[in-house]
Amino acid sequence: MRGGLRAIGSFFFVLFFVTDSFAAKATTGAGRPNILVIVVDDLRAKALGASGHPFLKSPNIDRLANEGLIFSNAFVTHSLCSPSRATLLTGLYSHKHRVVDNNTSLDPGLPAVPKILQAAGYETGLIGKWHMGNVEAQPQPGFDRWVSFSGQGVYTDPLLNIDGQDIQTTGHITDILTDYALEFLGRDRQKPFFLVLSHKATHEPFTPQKKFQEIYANANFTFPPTWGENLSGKPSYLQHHLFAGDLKLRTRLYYECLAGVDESVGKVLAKLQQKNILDETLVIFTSDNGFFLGEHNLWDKRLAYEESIRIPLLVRYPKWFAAGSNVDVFALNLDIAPTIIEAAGLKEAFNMQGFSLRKLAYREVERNCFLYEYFVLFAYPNTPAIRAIRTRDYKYIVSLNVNETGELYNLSNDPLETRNLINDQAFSRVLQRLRFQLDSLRFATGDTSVDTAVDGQTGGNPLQFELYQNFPNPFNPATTIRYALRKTGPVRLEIFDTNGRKAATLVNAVQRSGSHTVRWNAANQPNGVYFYRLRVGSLVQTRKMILLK
Ligand SMILES: [Ca+2]
Repeated sequence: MRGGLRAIGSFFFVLFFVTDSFAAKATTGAGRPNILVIVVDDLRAKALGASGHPFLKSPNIDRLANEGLIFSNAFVTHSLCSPSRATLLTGLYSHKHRVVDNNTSLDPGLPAVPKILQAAGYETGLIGKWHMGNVEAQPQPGFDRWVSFSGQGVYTDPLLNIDGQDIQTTGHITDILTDYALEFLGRDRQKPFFLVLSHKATHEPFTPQKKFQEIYANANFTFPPTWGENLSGKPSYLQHHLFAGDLKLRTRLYYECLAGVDESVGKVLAKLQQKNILDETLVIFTSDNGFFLGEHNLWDKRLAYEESIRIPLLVRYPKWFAAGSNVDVFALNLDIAPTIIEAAGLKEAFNMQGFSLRKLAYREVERNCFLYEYFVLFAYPNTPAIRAIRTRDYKYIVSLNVNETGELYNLSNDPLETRNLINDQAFSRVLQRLRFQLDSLRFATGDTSVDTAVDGQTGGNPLQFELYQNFPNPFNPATTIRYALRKTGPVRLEIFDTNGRKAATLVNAVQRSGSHTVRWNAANQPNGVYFYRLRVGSLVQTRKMILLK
C-alpha cells in the first residue's frame, strides 16, 4: 500500500515533464501510439516475478513493470476464457456482450476495439487465440492480419488459419505465434498498429517448450496455506472443483509454460526497441482469468475467490506512466478497451462500461466495488450461475440457480477467504448493505437478463403463449401481469428477486386458452428488481419489473 502511495506521488511529478516531451513529439507528427495487447491464457496474478513470486522468474514480463505500471489489484468480471476476451475487446460485461460461455460468437454488430481502430486508420492484427464461437478459426471483423486457430488450439504443430488460409505449422505454438508477431511488428508502415498477441499458454494441458522443461524441478515448492481447508461452511458445488493429482508437478508445468511466454515478451520488446518505437507503443500485458493452484483444495477458475478473479495487469507507456509505478486501485478487464480508445485519441465512448486505466491510475475516476458474474455452462452444469460483489473490505457471493449458501468474507482480516460469515449476526448489517449494493450494481450495469437471474432458461414459443409487460412498471405497491395462452394447459406464474429467490407463486394450475390477468401485491416486499416467470409445460418466458415504494 505504501509503495502504491509513493508511486502515485511520482505520477504527478512525472506527469509534468512527460506531458512536455509528448507535446514536443506531437508537433513533429508522432501522434497516435501503436497499441500492443499481450494476453496470456489462465495466468494468475501471482505467477510473476514482478508479483513477488518466491522462485518463479519472468524477467521480460517484469521489465514491463519496471519500465511501466503494475496494477496490483486487477480483476476480471467473469473468470472464463471467451467471456473475458469479449470483455477485453468491447469494454462490456458478459451480460451485455452476451458471450456468456465458451461457445457463443461475438456479435459483429457490437462496437469492438478492432473494428473501431481499423476504422480510425490503424493497421490491426490478431495473432493467437480468439476462442469465441465455434467457427472462430476464420478471420473476424476488424482485423487486417489474422493468425489464429479453432477453439483452444494445440501446443504442438498447430493448424493455423492465416488470413483465411489453413496452414499446417510445426513446432511449439508459443514460438510460432511469437514469430508471426515479430513479423507483424517488424513491418514498415505509415499507420499506427493495433496488435493482440494472444497466447495459448499457459492453459491446460500445460506443455512447456523442451528448453524450459524441468527448469523448476528443484524449486522450493510449497503447498498454498489454504490447501487442506475444511470446506464445510462453503457451498457444496465446490466439491466439483477439487484438485486431484500431483499438485507440485502440475504447478511446476504451469510455471514452465510461462517461461516461454516470458521469452516471447522479451523478443517482442526487443523488436519494438530495434524499430525505435517502444516508447510510442502502449503495451498492455494481462490474462483472461486467474487460476487456482490448490488454494481451498481447488483447481481451475470460474469461482469468485481471489485466485480465480485476480489477473496480472502491466502497462508500459511512458507518456502516461512513470517507470516502476504501481497502484492499488481496482482495475478490471472491462477497462482495457476504454484505455485503448483513449490512447488512440478517440472521443467517442461507445457505451463501454469500464474506465480508462489512465483515469483510474490518476484517480480521475473512482471505483470502490465491482460486480463479478458467472453463467451456467452446458459443459459444466455443476457450477451454478454466480454473482458477487467485491469491495475493499468484503466479498459477498451468491449462486443464482441453486439452493446453496451465500458467502461473506471479511477481506481486511481474512484475505484468504477461509471464514464464511454469511450466518454471523455481527455482520448482518454489512450483509444487508452488500446485498443492496450487489442488486444496485446489477441494475446499473443492465444485468437483468432473464436467463441468468432465474434459472438459466430463456425464450419460449410465442405461438403457444405470450407474457406481456406488467403495468405499471415501476410500481407501488401492486402491479398487474397479463399473459395469453393459445391452448389450455398447466401454467405456473412465479416471482423471483435478482438473486433467484422466489418471492411469490401467483398461479399454479391448469388454465384455459385466452387472456389472463393476475395482480401482485408487493406491499411487504423490499424495493428492487424482480422477475416474473411464466412456465407453460416445458416452455418459459421471463420479464423484469421494478418495485419502487
Ligand atoms: Ca482462460
